[in-house]
Amino acid sequence: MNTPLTKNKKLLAWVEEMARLCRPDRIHWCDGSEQENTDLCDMMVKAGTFTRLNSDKRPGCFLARSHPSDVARVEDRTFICSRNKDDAGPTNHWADPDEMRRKMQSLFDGCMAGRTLYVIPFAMGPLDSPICKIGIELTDSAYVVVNMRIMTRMGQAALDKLGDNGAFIPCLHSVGAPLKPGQADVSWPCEPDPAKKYIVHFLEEPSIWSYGSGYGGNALLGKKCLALRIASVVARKEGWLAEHMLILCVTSPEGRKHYVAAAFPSACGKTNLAMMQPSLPGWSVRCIGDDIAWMRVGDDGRLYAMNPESGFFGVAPGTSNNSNPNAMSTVARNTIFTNVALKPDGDVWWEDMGVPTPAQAIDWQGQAWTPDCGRKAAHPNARFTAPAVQCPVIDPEWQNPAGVPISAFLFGGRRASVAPLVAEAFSWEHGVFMGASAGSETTAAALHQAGVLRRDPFAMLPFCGYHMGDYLAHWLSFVRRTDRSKLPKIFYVNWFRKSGDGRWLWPGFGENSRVLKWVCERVEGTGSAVELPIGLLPSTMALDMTGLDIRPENMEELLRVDAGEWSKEADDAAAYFGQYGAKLPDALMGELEALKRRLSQAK
Ligand code: O2Y
Ligand code: MN
Repeated sequence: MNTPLTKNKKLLAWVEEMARLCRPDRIHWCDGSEQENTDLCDMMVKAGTFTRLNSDKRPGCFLARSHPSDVARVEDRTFICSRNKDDAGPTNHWADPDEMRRKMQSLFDGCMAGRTLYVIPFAMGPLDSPICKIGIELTDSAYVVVNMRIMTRMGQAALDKLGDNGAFIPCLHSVGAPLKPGQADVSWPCEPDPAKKYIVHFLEEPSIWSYGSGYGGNALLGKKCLALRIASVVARKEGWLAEHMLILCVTSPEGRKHYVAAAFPSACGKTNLAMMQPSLPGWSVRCIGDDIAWMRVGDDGRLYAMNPESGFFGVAPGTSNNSNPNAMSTVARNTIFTNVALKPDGDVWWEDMGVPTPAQAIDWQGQAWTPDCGRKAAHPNARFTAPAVQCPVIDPEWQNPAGVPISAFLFGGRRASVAPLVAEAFSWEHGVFMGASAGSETTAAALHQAGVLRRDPFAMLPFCGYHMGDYLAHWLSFVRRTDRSKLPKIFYVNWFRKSGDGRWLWPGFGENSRVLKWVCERVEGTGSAVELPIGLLPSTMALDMTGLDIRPENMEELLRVDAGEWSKEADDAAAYFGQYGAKLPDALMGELEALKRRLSQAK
């Protein structure tokens, strides 16, 4: 063991206790230094976990290939353990904390044999933020260490912030593949049986125990586990919000700035929107974060957001100079690629990268690949892990410990029909109703059947650590925490509406700046709107369509609100809300009734 880098007694005792349980061969306290990172990367290259990419093309970059059973977050193996089952609510997999603790003790018993236990101190959020939280992840995966170094503020600075007596959130992780004496390791150790993977959150402690997977959200415990599931519970107690939201800054040609936070389910282009290049001349968008926002009411009564992460863990397939040129620049160096293809020239490639398809490559499973072989070269959930500072449009305020004041929230999802391009809520309560009833149609790439509407309140379905009814009540409580006039305006957007013959009606990407412009104008009180039963929509001339050739009938369809379709939508939302039982806030039932009333008057 190298020398522990702290005198924090609780931390030292916990590491000792966990080491006794997991029985690693060695313990390494991570300082987060450049040298430590280089040593770990070199070691993983030797072990076959990492392939060093061509340094002329991708300096400081590596490729990892996971085990084929370990390619994504495992929602059905994600558990919320609270003393009271009702605290987890109907949308989480609840497990009894005592039983689960026993199960975890037996799984972790000796699980790190033959391996190194790495102690990763990390901070979520700028260290001086009033809501910055310290986590300590213990892991037997060097891949996790180097990814956590990009995704969080990791190392000595986090330990210094913790101090001798500070509190931390314990996060224990193992790939679940102990080595017998003399047993050779594999390049991606994990527990291949999906039924033996566990991503467990003990709410009351709070703590996180993750076993069997080395991939993404299952293993980088600062992200979905701490910054969303555990943080959502802590935030409710402490009076703030931990949300699955991107944060961006939009600036008008006159220099007026507005910060916007937006929640979309996975596979709706959050990273693309967060780093968007506006097509409208003179407008700019800067990125504060692409996935998670922590927000609190500031001294002036406005809601301030910060990004608790320090990197991007983005989906590679589909990322191109067309869809997201700023992400492409971000991943030009110092990036870890997981499950993309390797070209003969030592660079990476993935489907829809917007560059010529290579005549041959090594696919994400390490097999020879050609364009006609019938397989994808990159896994659809292949990822890049890249430092946020490398994003060419990172906002100068992105590390401001106070956060940035939010002017507007956007909620949305993929809807081929029914939902218009944009609608503004009548009030905070109506906006919460919009977020609560948001949903997305599944894509062919997802696990589920394509085109099925999956309601995903606030895009938090897989990430809210407690009862969704209590969560909605927490959102509603903000009208009592501050002056309602200081709260952000709320909008529902849908970039994905299709024509009757299945063509996208809206070009998306940089053209979404036209919607952002209207949002800014509404915030400033200048944009015009028409009142429809579902909300306030831009009047025909209100969206700036300069330079974009969309046929008037398509524009009409994009903004069409059909009272019949919306009555069915309201019934469907009501049925969905039914599962929250008595915990469904009255205000939301009120919004549903009011919507039905407005729709019946419109028929
Ligand atoms: O599959 C994984 O482990 C990653 S999931 C993910 C990664 C980055 C941002 N968002 C998500 C998500 O599923 O929302
Ligand atoms: Mn996400």
